[in-house]
Amino acid sequence: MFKLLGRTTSINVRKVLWALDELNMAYEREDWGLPIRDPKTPEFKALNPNAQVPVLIEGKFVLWESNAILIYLAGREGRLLPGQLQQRALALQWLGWQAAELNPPWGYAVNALIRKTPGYDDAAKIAESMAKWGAKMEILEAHLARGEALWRGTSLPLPIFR
Ligand SMILES: N[C@@H](CCC(=O)N[C@@H](CS)C(=O)NCC(=O)O)C(=O)O
Repeated sequence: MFKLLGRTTSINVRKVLWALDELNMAYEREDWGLPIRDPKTPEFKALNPNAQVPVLIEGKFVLWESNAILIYLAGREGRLLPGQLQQRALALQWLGWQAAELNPPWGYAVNALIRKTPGYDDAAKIAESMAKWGAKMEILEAHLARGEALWRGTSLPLPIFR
């Protein structure tokens, strides 16, 4: 039985919950992450020194970083992640892009406008954050609007996701 540490309001936890449900895997979830339960405790940091959610626990095996968890779960079940090398690379391309390119820009605007975090009140930085995030979303929108599959260019039939 898996244990997933993380609050359901976290986008990175939601990615993992989505995969667990897609894969019909049984799991328990424990609420961690602010404002519910502060992960900056010695107990939590012994599991993930970054004090961030999600963390997946399977017996003595502890895994953090949402994309690593997704890849692990997919690999363990032999589903969701394409086996063909180019298809797999394209899937990993979007996974990496989400974490490294799409995710970081919205931080300032979300803290300012949604979380109302003190200190996030610079209008120019809010505008910059929104513009940068919008530009990244346009890349995704354009890709989806073309109706192309993730594995565009591989000249392969669509993989069947069971
Ligand atoms: N790169 C990490 C990022 C994890 C992350 O940023 N988690 C946030 C929630 S989305 C977090 O733990 N924030 C601190 C908190 O919730 O207390 C991953 O993909 O797992």
